[in-house]
Amino acid sequence: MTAERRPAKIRSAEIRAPKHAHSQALHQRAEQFFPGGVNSPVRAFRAVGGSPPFIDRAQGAYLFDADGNRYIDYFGSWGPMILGHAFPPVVEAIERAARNSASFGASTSAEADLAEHIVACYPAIEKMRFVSSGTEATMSAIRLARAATGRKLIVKFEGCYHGHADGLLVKAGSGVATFGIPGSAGVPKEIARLTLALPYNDLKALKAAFAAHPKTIAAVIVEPIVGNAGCIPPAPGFLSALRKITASHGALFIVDEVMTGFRVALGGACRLYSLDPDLITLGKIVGGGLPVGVFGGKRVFMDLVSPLGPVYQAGTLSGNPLAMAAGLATIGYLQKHEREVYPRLEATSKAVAEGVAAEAARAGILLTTNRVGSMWTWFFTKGPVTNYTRAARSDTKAFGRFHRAMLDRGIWLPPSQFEAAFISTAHGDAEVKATIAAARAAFASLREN
Ligand code: KE4
Repeated sequence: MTAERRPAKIRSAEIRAPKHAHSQALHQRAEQFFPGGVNSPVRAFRAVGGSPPFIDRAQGAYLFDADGNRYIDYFGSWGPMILGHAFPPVVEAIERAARNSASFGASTSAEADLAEHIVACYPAIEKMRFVSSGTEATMSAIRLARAATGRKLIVKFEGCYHGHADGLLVKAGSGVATFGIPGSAGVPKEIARLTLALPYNDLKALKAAFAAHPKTIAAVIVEPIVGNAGCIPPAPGFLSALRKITASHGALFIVDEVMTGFRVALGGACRLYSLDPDLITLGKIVGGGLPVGVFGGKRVFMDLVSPLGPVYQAGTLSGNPLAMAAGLATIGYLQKHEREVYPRLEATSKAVAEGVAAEAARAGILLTTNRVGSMWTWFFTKGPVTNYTRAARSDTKAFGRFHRAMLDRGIWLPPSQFEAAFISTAHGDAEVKATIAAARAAFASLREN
């Protein structure tokens, strides 16, 4: 990383409750137009309290809000910004593409250029289709699985979030292997009943589901490392058992790598755990911060997708040239610098995750840290946190106070106990030191109040 990309000096973690007047005014204006003043619920800070700062710009590891406050960014647009904000090769690629128009609605060479890089990282992806969000990717993968098997039921795991398609906004039913119940208003129970929501890391429950519903489960979809209940790693052997069990029952195995793809390794969790799924979904990093989702996998299934096959799927901005350019610059850089990037992300994440946990222990505050590479969560509860039920025991009020205390000290953590923190290649020793110092002061302030 070139030094000039980092700010001249890192301000210490002294408390300086930042002013937020302009952000508050912007939030009030936004509330006239958008539910909760936001275009995605978690941005409203409802889980941690207070009014959300509005961002003016970002650079490297830093966010700058509308009042001029600066923060070290630990959510990176919910994952995509693995190379840091405004990374020059990505910015230049988008600028170059934009000069030729933002969109054509026709095919370009850039789509296959990016696809070549994706299949080099994901050998299980023989063919793919670009879409514009992770939600579209998982929704399309499930439609494809139902068409490929002629079956209706889908299995997901509690705490895993796969976007907001109706059939995936489903909570666990009354007992294991019973039908799901709507996880949102507006999801008809007839649709929810087509999804079974099982405990993550629970193979007994999965086997019971297949026994209770023989030859009717089309697919099992899983976050290979849960990020949406906070970070929860797979139990040893859980993912390989999912592969075996789905294959033995003629169901498809869908690995949702929207968050973990290119994050935990260049080939994501599939590389980390040597997975060979039938379908894979990608998002976030693959678009370099622009809207890109991918569903892909075995050719025998992907060739069922229109216009080749009977499974309809479409999108006005799918394969958008600016998004392709941003994705290409990002994935191309990660591939070229893989040997430097991932060890660096591992070392920096380990230092900050363990450094803050050590400050909590010194302050007598109970934390359980779950981490895989550069995604992690500090749970305010006793460990181990191995599924959503255990994660849900966390003291979310304590997390909210910690979040605010860190925000006041220039550290922006994801605004929910049930989200994962991320870093970028722009985070270094200075940011780790400032974060640990801020945590020391934040825990002290939690103890006093
Ligand atoms: P999008 O539709 O938000 O692009 O992707 C949905 C999705 C699918 N699969 C996984 C594993 C995901 O993590 C996501 C989206 N993640 C959330 C953050 N936890 C997006 C942030 C938000 O909803 O604002």
